[in-house]
Amino acid sequence: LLFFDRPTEPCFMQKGDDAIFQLPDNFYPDKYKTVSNTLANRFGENAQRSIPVRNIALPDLSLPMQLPYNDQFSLFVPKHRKMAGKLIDIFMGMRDVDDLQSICSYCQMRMNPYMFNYCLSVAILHREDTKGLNIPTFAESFPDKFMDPKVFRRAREVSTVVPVGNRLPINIPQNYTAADSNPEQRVAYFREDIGLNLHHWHWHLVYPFDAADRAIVNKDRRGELFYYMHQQIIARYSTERLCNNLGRPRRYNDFRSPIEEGYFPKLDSQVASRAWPPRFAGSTIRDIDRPVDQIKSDVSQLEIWRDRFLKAIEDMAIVLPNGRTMPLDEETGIDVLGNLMESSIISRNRGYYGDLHNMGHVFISYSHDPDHRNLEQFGVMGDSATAMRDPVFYRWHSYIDDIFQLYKNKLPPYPAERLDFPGVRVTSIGIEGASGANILTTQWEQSTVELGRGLDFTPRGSVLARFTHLQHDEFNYVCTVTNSSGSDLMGTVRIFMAPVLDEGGRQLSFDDQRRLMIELDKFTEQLPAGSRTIRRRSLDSSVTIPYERTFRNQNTRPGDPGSAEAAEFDFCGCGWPHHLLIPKGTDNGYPVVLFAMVSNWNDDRVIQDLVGSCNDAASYCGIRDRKYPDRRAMGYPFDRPSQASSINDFLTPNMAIQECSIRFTNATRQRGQQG
Ligand code: CUO
Repeated sequence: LLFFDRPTEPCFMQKGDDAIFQLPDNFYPDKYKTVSNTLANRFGENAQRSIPVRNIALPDLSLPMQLPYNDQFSLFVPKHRKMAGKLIDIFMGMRDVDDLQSICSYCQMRMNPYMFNYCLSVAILHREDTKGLNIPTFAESFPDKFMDPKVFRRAREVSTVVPVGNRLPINIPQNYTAADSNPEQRVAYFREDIGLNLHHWHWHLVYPFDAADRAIVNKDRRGELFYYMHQQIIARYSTERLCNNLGRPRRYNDFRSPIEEGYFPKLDSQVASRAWPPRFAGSTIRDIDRPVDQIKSDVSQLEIWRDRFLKAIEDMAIVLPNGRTMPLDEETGIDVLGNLMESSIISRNRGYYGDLHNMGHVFISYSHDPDHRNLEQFGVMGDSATAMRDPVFYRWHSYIDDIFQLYKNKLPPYPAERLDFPGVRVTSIGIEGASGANILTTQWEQSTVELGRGLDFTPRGSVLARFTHLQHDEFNYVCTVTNSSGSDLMGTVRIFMAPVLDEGGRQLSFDDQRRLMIELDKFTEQLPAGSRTIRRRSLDSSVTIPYERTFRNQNTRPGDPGSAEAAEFDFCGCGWPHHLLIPKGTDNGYPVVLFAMVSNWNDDRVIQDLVGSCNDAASYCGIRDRKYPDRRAMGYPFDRPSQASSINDFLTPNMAIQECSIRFTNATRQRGQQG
């Protein structure tokens, strides 16, 4: 785990404040060879631990070594993907942890730090002998991907001048990427949220789309989860926009027309020593020819792939590599489409359906320098840790989602018997909030994140950055259920929320509203015969991970046996950040509809052992090494079109709704302070 600390500092320097690696002579890169005898002594002076590194026969590292040390790294770039796939295989193939440590010592000084971090994370996540390890939060290893670079100059100053203990947190301003006159800036608090971008990075880490070991990619319903998690991002972002007087994101579906929204990220890569390139308003994607990245692709290729998807959905069948067709059925069609669309190596026909979603990211991220004539690297859309900062991310994913919806629209609406739970009646759903019944409250909150781990070549010790994010007051759901079947039953409680009005202040049609339904929670409940009231804390949401897990407790070190976080942090690091569970709302109270349904657990359940698994954010992230814990289609019961004209029309007796409002107060509190 020490390899994650101070990513560009060689591993023979102190890592994690107290340890140093003792390398075999042949491991030192040429530039350090002449001084190798003195290096360990020099840096080892204050080290409490000296870690001997085994001299192993080195595998062929030539492919991953092709990525220059100081370049950017993107999973969306096919060549980078191949290099990373190779490095993951090498890490996975090491016989034991000692050998893994050896190869890491060798690679850490030579490989591109972003790629090294990614591949080691994937390997630690998937190797049997490393599964319990806590990978440090990516924002601590590479804070440069998440915040204003001005912070780092200040951090260097503080870490050099001010002794540990006297250091005050460095403030990251809120809203530093655009002026208020840019309407898109109204939702920058969401797009540029550190926790949100961490979630997205973590999701793609848990669900890599390339690796020689298919098992790493081929997880239960991963294509469907790709669709669902990103669909929920769009529903949530749309709701945030509506709260801020903006229209829902417009699909980016005409690849020949300019992208109206510009984005100036104001991020610097500390590794590449370059500013991330901006995209000017009105940019158009162009044919890419970048020999350095081995990408040569025309915009028309995207259109060809897109048309093949539309045709497959029209026919409800895809073409296989052998020329035969395979129907897109009700149960697995969405999973097949998700894998084709992303695309991953488990795509049924990558040759024909290509790489639509990933290449969309690539085309957009190179729109400023498609032929590399200005030697510029990709923009933020090219990296899963930064893509959600850019307004165009949501336009691209709205379009991707739209294609999935075309498929869903071909499915028959759920008949009443697939919605109802005979004998069970939900008589009410409501909220017990800090400000009263059915009122949710939000405000700003300030929290800190540790920078010390990501500051290379500076004096040691903690340096904190303080940032501002949205937060809600915690609340309870209160749901009353009657079981008149005469016997005890088990149910799955599904809680969603959606806006009520569109951007013009008119009632949303039910079809629009169901697409804006955001999942808030899902849990299993005993339903003894008779009536009962279920109280559920917002903190226990199946969608989110606790604040501490998004940002890590700054007082714990990775692998610290006493650390507050459970082991398996790695998988558990995936989850919607809890502070964004509830949309921002408005000063006067933003109207939403809260929905609860209790479905029959006998039809939902997946029989598996969950002991020791991290499953508290399963809705968007699944469960490690397990099946997705709900047999229903993801998004059920709103994943299909319905003939209902309003949500009232849609309800079966096992469902209930409640009008609620989200009230935002424009005030800032410190983390830990009560609202
Ligand atoms: Cu998560 Cu497009 O897939 O970014």
